[in-house]
Amino acid sequence: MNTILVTGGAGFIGSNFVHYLIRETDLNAVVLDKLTYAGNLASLKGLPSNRMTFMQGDIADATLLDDLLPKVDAVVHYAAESHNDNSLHDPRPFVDTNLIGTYTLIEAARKYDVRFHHISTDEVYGDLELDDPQRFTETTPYNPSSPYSSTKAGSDLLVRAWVRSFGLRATISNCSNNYGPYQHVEKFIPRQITNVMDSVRPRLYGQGLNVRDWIHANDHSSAVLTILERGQLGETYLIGADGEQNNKTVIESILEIMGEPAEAYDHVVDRPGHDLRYAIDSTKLRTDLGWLPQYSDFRAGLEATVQWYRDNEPWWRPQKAAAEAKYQMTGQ
Ligand code: NAD
Ligand code: TDX
Repeated sequence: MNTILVTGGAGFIGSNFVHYLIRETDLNAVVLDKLTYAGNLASLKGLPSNRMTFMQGDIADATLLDDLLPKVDAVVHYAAESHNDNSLHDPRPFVDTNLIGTYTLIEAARKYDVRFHHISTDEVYGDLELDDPQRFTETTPYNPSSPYSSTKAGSDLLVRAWVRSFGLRATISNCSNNYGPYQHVEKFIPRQITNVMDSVRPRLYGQGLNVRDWIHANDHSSAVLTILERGQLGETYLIGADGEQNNKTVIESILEIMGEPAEAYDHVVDRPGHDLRYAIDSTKLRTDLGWLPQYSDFRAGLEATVQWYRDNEPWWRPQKAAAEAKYQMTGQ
């Protein structure tokens, strides 16, 4: 392998992966990104131009893929519409990118016989009760709740079918909630950090007892690289770092880290169909491929993330007003 096509490489997790690839390997990256509201070229700033090439374009553009795919050794597919709240107001772009876009990409990967890694989410499995001793595994039945997660589930199933029917050389990973640098301010953790910086009280949906299983974006990147290099074709791997926290605790931690009273937040209207709990059992990835997360201290990772948003206001400031305007329409 020499050159990896990273779709969605100007987004949160994709850009973290590109930085990781350039820092930790000799591989080169070609980034294909449409630069939707969620894409930001500034997230790729400082990367060496002889190792990283950027191309603006749509993954659903088959002509563009005919040009790109023969030039790369593998595709790592991050591009997606990724925000649940947006999917409740306007599901169409989720169908276009997550389903039609993924379909177009795997057809191109099949045509040019290119190794393909599909990035997905634990949300395809639906949610768990708070006291359920089980966590999601690779054999948990699919049961997605939102337009976002149902289109991600559909994209996973397309990849599985292309493996079985056409011999596509593909792997799939389903990861839990990521945090870290370069995350759009519409998402929970950056939204609350930047609210506090703007002297606006953080906003907790409902009672805030919903649990998310947090993993640092760098750990997601190391897992994806491990699967790309050593994963078995046709297999699915769950990625998680044993980071379960409820939303209330996360908001209180952010406030404490930022020197504010832990109760200085507001409860707002809940998300319709809000998944209660996600939790990942990543035994297969750890046992079969020997992967281990490095960021096991969530509080330390959160402190570093707060510091990153403090240090990088020019990166996030241009997104903030538009993100908050969307939330104002729903009272969130
Ligand atoms: P993001 O919204 O920050 O980034 C998505 C990127 O894809 C943006 O740069 C956007 O411009 C680009 N994009 C959107 N539509 C496109 C199209 N049609 N063609 C080309 N580029 C397009 O998302 P993220 O949080 O970085 O998520 C990346 C991937 O990881 C997604 O597939 C998501 O489902 C998955 N995932 C995310 C999380 C999480 O916690 N954020 C967890 C597990 C899995
Ligand atoms: O202001 C808020 N207040 C709040 O309480 C926001 C934006 C969110 N929340 C809650 C909703 C969720 O329980 O915080 C939790 C996390 O919310 P999001 O950041 O929107 O993430 P989530 O819906 O859990 O989905 C994320 O993880 C899985 C990513 O956005 C997905 O792309 C990924 O697949």
